[in-house]
Amino acid sequence: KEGLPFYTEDQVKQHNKTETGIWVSYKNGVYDITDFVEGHPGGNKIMWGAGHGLEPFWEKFPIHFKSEVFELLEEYRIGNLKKDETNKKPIEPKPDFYKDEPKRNPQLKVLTQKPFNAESPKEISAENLVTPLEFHFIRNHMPVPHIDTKTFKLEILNVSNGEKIEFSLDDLENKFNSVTIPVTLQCSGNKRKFMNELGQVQGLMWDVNAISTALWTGVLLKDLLIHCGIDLNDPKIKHVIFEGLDKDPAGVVYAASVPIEKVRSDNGDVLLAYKMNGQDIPLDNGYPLRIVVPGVIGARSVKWVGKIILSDVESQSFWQLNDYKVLSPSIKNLKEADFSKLKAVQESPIQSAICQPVDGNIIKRENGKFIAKGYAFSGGGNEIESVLVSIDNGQNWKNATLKKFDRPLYRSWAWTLWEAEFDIPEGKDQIEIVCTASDSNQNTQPESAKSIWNARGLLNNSWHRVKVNIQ
Ligand code: MTE
Ligand code: MO
Repeated sequence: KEGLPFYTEDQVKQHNKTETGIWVSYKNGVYDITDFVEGHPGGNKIMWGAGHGLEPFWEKFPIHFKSEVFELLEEYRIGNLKKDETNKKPIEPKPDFYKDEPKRNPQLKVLTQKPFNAESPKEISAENLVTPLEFHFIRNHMPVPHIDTKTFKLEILNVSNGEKIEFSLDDLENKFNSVTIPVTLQCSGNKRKFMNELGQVQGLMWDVNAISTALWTGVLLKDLLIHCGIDLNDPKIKHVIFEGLDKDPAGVVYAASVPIEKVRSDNGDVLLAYKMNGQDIPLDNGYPLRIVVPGVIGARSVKWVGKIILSDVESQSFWQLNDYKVLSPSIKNLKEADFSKLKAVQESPIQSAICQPVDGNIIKRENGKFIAKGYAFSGGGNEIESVLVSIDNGQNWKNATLKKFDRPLYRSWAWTLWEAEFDIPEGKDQIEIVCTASDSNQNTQPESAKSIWNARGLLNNSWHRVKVNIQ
């Protein structure tokens, strides 16, 4: 706010008791809430936020995720927060922070060990409509939490009336109908590596396999909430926030949200899943309970979910507000970005990739023919209708043969596998294969990532190309 003085985080910290006045910060604002503390319905619990940023405090008391509270807070604003770079250093993780990580299949293509991030092998994606559990890609932001399933309780909080309901795993597995749905999860950073070739972007340099498919079994979240007596048409409920039980060294948990429409819809299929391919969910993929939001970027399918909050504001997590958003191509540097003006990404755009052969493979001329294989996928429940494949840069296209799940209209949540056979052309010792897909809503892919380039390198769904050598 213009005109108000700037305070450092240290100055805010010194105002942590009634005698000094009680200050808190939230995002860029500094607030003097001394007068407010007296009348606060939570009693002295609000002192948890004293002298600090409010973000971790609100994570503990998410009932504050309300627009009224944000408005109320503005009345107490006394200044702006001057970001103190020395305090902004990430808290050093303890050396043993990652000591309990699970065992993983050594064939996964590892990008980072801590946190663990790895792609499926291409040959697995080319051949399996359902990815075997040990080959599902893994995208972790933090260490894998270990949850005691005997004492575990899922908490559902409705901020429109403050009501809290708890469920044990046993309740969820035995007291409700279970459904099984094939769902493809894709990280919004899939294929970022290729966008980076057009200009530097920030994030993990995923190739084409930050995507996998599983048969997810669980309770439809809609059914569970209705069972709880929650009115999903209550105008005060606009977002459903999911909080994970994985924490960073400062105690911040992974969280994200989806609009209530996705959960409420008969065609939404948002699942509270406790089985993956008929087995316990592997530790890396969210054991014992995770949210699966079909047709939407992977980031919203919160693993190790411990709390579900029905709220009138979206999740205030970093990942919801400042990370998974597509910036304009004109913003070359994240520092110039104003995330507050952009919507959090939900549905995935149409996508396809070649998984076989891979770049640099040698194809024997004597065979006369070769087969290309891969996947195509579209978010929002759209079914893949065709995949076109070319070996002459799109002068001629071949319609690939498709293999997919038989699904109701607009509820196609899983990828389609494709294959196409080609005669090896005479007189060439290298060929480039290119593929592109279209879906039941006539969505198509951009030829190049140039027009969709963004500094976070998200949602690269441009045509995929692979070069092979003929010998
Ligand atoms: N949930 C929690 N609790 N913590 C996380 O780090 N990563 C998200 C999402 N859910 C994440 C999470 C992201 S960005 C993706 S792409 C998917 O999980 C990946 O799911 P997977 O690891 O099961 O493939
Ligand atoms: Mo992701």
